[in-house]
Amino acid sequence: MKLKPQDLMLYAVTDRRWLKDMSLAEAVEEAILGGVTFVQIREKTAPYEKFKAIALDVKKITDKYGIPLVINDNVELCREIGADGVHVGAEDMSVAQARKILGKNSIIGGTARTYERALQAYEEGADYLGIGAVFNTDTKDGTTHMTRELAQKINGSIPIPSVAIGGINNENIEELKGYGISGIATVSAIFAHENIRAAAEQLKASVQNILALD
Ligand code: TZP
Ligand code: MG
Repeated sequence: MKLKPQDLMLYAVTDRRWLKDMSLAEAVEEAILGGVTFVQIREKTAPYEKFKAIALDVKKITDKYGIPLVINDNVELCREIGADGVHVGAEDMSVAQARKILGKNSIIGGTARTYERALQAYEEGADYLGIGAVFNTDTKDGTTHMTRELAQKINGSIPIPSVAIGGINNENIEELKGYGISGIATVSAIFAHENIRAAAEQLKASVQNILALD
């Protein structure tokens, strides 16, 4: 599956920590029914076999709705289960290496905290960028703040679409107007919510609004 920029509009990054009696696949289905357009499975501590079992469960759902699915960090798992692609950060395999392994038809996303990383990810063949953290977040340690100016510089000069990430919620999403992004990526604003479907619906309405005005 190749990426269309509109696929990035509401990008859900998974986290199981807040799910009570729901499986991740069930949570992802709720998120998709609420309007999520893209899913990244992010498992920072699960051993390979567990990560694989979870990813296969989620893939049944994303396949059912025709939503792109990428795997955080793990190119081997992506290949083994036939996911649509991977998302790699600075500490992970390079975009170039991931592209070499997965080939031209996979979706490869790269995290960029700086202009140089954004340019490098593009030059190595990334399909899209994750840029941030645009706001403070408790979900991931060690993030750095990305200013509006830097986001605009990246989006104005690097010819692949981007999603903003980091602390985005319904209260602050409006501040992203004018950033030039193709969508927003969120973890807790979807998966920490009591009603995942309703949370996604609200975010979808907000993001449609800011992108329309961009
Ligand atoms: N990368 C940069 S910030 C972040 C990641 C994975 C976490 C974003 O989580 P939240 O809950 O949407 O702030
Ligand atoms: Mg990573």
